[in-house]
Amino acid sequence: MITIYRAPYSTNCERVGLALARKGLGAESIVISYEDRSAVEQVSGQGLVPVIVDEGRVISDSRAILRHLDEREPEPALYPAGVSKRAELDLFCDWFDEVWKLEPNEIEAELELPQPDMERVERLGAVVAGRLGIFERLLADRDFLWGEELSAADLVAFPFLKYARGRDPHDPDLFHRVIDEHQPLGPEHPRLSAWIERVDALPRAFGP
Ligand SMILES: N[C@@H](CCC(=O)N[C@@H](CS)C(=O)NCC(=O)O)C(=O)O
Repeated sequence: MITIYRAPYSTNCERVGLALARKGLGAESIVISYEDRSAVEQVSGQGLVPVIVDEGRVISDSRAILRHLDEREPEPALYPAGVSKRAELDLFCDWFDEVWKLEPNEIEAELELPQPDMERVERLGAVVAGRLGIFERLLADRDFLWGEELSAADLVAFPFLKYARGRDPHDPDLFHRVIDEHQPLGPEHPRLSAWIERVDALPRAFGP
């Protein structure tokens, strides 16, 4: 039995919800609020979600969890078999977490200041918007970001890129507002738009 510690509307938790469903695995959810992380802190020694407990093994960090699930249930694979191909996919995921997220994080931090510099927000926002073209091109001749099949690349990026199509009005998260308002999906992104719909139609092991 897998237990997942998660928070409502968490992008990193959605990565795991998609992966669990892809592997045909269920999970018992322990839903925490960011105001009280004691349950997740107690089990993992840190306060961020997602964390899973699988047969007594505690794993935090969404990408570590994806790798664990792929070893536990190899089919359908989330990572390619070859060492080099896998390294390429890891590079994409590192780029996504370490580079793609930079400007949205900076916009969020700017908006939290008492007097945000809106010109800076606009400049950073233009970088976020411009990156939609990278995903459109990655999808130019295939249905998923890293090939013809769903992979870890799609699960890592989707919960963030989906905001290009808007957000749940009940979602209170400022970061999500940032990636909704600064990812203007348009007629120049037909492949990306279809990919968002394609991935959005997949099952998740738990709700938002
Ligand atoms: N690298 C971690 C990041 C986890 C993370 O930042 N989780 C967010 C939810 S999506 C969180 O717990 N945020 C609470 C906070 O930052 O205080 C992962 O991929 O799981």
